[in-house]
Amino acid sequence: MKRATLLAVTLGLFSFTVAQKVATPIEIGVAVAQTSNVALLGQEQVIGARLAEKFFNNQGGINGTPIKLVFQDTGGDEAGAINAFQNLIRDGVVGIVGPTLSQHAFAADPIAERAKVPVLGPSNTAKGIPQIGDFIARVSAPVAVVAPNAVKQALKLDPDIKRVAVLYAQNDAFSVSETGTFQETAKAQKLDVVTVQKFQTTDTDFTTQVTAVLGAKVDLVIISGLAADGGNLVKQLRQLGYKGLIIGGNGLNTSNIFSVCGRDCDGILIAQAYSPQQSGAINQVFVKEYRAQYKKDPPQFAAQAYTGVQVFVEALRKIDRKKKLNTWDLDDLRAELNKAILVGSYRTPLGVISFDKEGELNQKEFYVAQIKMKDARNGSFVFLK
Ligand code: LEU
Repeated sequence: MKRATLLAVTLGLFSFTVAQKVATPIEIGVAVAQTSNVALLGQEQVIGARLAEKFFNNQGGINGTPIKLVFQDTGGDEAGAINAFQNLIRDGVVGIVGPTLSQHAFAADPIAERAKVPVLGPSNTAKGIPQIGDFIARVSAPVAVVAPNAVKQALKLDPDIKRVAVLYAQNDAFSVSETGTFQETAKAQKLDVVTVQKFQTTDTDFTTQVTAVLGAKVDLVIISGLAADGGNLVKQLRQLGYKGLIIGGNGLNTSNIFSVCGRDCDGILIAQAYSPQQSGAINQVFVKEYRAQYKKDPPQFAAQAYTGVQVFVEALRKIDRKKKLNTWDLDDLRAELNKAILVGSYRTPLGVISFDKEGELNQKEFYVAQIKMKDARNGSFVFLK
């Protein structure tokens, strides 16, 4: 029995009457990290998804039928992500927005692929994600198109940069993928990658790596890791005396690192797949809502999660116009939804997007921001020209 029905029956006649009037909502799964260190990134996705749920339901949901997001916490590891996906699939969601990390996607996406449940990766940017299967697509542009922008921007700020140190978390699939792109870009820009240092996303002490970087006398440091480790690494680099520019990868792209590196976050350059200044109408509504609630500009991970929900909603509306959603067999609907997603084009907070036939994202606009700290806790991402 559907949870809505169960509740109505339990609560008696009054609720029953209410449940009769409101159509059973269409359930979309959201499997992101709500706990663990990865929640520094996942929290923003929960906010983005919820704002989208509210916005699209205010617009009438799927042609009059509301949507309901069903959240499952992936926690910080692969087992948690697999578990979250399995629960959502069993619960009967039409599709899943998630997970937070590519590392988790490589483990959990094959489960959805086998069950033929469409997945939209809201932030999975490692190489190879859409290729996991026919039902796997992403609204997060791959590192290969996002990361090079940060290196180019660094060279714009300081054309004399020659020597580069690269550091990456070797236990995280996305960080490994991203450092590959960073290293290729550095070489293409005729920079010397003089040292490559590895660490783990669980590390808290980076003395060895920082010592090597200082010894290498570099003008630019490029870090591919996640928020807690990345933030600590930046802090230790600064505390031990590194003065040059720092590029942080996508894993550092959250104001949640401010509490980790404090004032030392100042100046970090991070490539962006989203800008609050994007001029589309839906982005302006999203920014306004987000600002009203959180008193700051929305971050990339919130915008991408919002976009994931939006793509599901718009594809579902199209299907529903041809044949009412409540008349579909669930397996057929999931398959049809997957097809509809891939052929559509969407005006989202990320700009106009579409997908190629493998589920890779087509997106046009990218940016670079620099962190500006006001004090030890508060700062902002300043978008550069
Ligand atoms: N882009 C990262 C990945 O693909 C995740 C992001 C939330 C930092 O794993």
